Amino acid sequence: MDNVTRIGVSIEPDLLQMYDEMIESKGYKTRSEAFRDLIRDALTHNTVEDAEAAVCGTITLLYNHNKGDVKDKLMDIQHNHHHLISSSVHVHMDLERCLEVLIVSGKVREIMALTDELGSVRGVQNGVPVMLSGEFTEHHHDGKVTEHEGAHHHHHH
Ligand code: NI
Repeated sequence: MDNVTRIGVSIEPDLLQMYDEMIESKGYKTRSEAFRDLIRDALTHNTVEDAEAAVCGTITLLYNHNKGDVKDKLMDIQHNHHHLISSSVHVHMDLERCLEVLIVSGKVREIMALTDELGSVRGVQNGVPVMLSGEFTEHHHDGKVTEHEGAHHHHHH
């Protein structure tokens, strides 16, 4: 691995033992890789607590397509928020139940509001969001490419 900084961590033996057992059960080869993932998870968690932060992720829905007008309602809601949804996958799980996964990106508060709206439709059993932060390179139409500045997403057209 190139360009890394080594740090020393002081830790109580009991806590280290629990850490080692946890990372072994998860299949990590080294303490360092597990530690890096813990930091990434913490940073993602921190981003998701910021309602204005830009995130990508999924909204997973499980619903009964025979219940009322659930299909029409879900379709209407998705069209009303088409700017947040880039793709979706629909799988017929059995005679009644459908699994639908929406690929989304937007602000945390937008993804949460969309999840709540979809999840509250009668017939929807589960509506579960997964939100991830990331450093995305933004393409500008004037030809310049710049990094995202922190969590805030700006479109320039
Ligand atoms: Ni279906």
